[in-house]
Amino acid sequence: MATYKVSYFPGKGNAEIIRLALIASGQTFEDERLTREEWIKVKSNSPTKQMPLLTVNGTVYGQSGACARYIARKFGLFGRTPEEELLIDEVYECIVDFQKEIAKVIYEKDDTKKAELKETVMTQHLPRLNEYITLRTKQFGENGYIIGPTMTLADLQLYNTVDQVGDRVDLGVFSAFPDLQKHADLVRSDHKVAEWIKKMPAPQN
Ligand SMILES: N[C@@H](CCC(=O)N[C@@H](CS)C(=O)NCC(=O)O)C(=O)O
Repeated sequence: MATYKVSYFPGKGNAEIIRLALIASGQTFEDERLTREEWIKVKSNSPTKQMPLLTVNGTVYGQSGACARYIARKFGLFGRTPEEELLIDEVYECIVDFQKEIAKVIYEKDDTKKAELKETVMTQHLPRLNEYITLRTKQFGENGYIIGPTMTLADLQLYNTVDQVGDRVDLGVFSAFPDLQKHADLVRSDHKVAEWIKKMPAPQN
């Protein structure tokens, strides 16, 4: 049986999508959470010199998207056809684009610029994401999921982003987008995801 280890700092961040893919796939994994000091000691021996890292049977892999896709493909969270895979990937990348806009808000130090960036998220990026998710769900989703009739990596990626934006930015951003909140509730109510939420370590950063 394959063994998995996810290594990251003590928080959700870029590692959470890999953890969620493993959780939703019903896989057990070692949840390694390193302090900055511990990371510095092992960084030079890591392949990408960045975390998260996924260790599979002793081999270490980097890049959260690559690792999450690998798990999803292996355990049936990546669609039933190459076209569904393409759509799930499309959703994944649209959300990565949105995450980049959110990161700009989080890391901006100047209050005026921060407010401007937040306004752009609220008036442009979030409505565009909402419209896109609504379109794809209507075209290709069933049972509340975005692509196909069951939960896929696309759903985990959207849920993870809504969840982390709520945790980190407190933009009140999603209150005007009830469908995004409803979708997050659907994923949150999956029994494996719900168990994980109950037992996950509290973030320390
Ligand atoms: N595209 C990469 C980004 C990874 C990344 O930016 N990792 C940061 C933490 S979120 C990191 O390792 N920082 C510590 C360092 O560079 O030493 C991914 O998604 O895995």
